[in-house]
Amino acid sequence: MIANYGAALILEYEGDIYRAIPRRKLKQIVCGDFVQWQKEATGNHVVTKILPRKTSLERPDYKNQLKPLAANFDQILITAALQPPPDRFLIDRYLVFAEHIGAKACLILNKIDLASTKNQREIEGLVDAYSSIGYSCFPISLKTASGLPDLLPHLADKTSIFVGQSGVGKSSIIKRVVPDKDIRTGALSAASGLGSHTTTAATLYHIPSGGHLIDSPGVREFAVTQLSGVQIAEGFVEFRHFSDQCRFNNCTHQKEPNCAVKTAVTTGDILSFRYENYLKMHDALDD
Ligand SMILES: Nc1nc2c(ncn2[C@@H]2O[C@H](COP(=O)(O)OP(=O)(O)OP(=O)(O)O)[C@@H](O)[C@H]2O)c(=O)[nH]1
Ligand SMILES: [Mg+2]
Ligand SMILES: [Zn+2]
Repeated sequence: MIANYGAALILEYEGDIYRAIPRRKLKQIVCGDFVQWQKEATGNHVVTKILPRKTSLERPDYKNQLKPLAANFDQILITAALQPPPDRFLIDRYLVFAEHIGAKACLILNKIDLASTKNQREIEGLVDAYSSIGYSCFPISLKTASGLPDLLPHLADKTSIFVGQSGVGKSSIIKRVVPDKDIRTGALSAASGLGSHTTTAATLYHIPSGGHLIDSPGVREFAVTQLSGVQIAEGFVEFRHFSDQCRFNNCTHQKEPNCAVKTAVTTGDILSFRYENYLKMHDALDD
């Protein structure tokens, strides 16, 4: 399934595009889903089954209920930009989520053409910080094409989903990598807003040389509501080197004595902003 188009589902099968409707009792079908479908006597294509999802991304809807948005991606491309300014707490929540579901994650920092001395340093700081933890970082500019040769091989032969704040350039990156023909074949530019407009639904696109990209609508907030305190701690990968040296094996790295994670923060082996974001995610749990 590559997109919802109003009530209809847009399916792709052996390179051809079909419009289909879901059988009534099915759960919501999302971009990236693999489905079984059939042609009925009426000529309608009907989806009869959703195959099990390898990964999925959910978002709260207007009623604050979690709704699936996209499925079956291997990699999360956390996208930030010089404008709007990067939000490290949002980045860390996406990283924890990626670790939790076992998806790869990397960081794209777009619009480096807008760099002034001050936010230039912010971008360098982000690249240093997240590379030191082990995540690939790609400072790029679509305007000058700077950094794109490093990014493109990273998108090959897998399914990647773009996430991040509205206006950071997610759709613009896809537009650069995916030929017009594919964007039109989907006949979806209206639904996905893959123009200069804000994206309103997730849509899957193909990279000609191999690989798939899922565009997703930008978010201001991303709540990792489903995770426990332990799962949040596990999502901060650099804590793992230290947490088995904590005095208590169920240490939450907060007020406990002899906490190796807290010690690592004081020695600079764990970056303090990461630890603060960990505490902030933990606090959000208790509310
Ligand atoms: N200066 C500059 N502007 C850029 C660059 N890349 C994208 N933009 C602009 O940023 C704006 C937002 O880009 P989009 O691609 O729509 O952003 P998005 O992340 O898809 O936003 P949502 O769909 O709302 O989540 C557009 O006006 C782009 O032209 C860049 O490298 N440099
Ligand atoms: Mg968009
Ligand atoms: Zn501890």
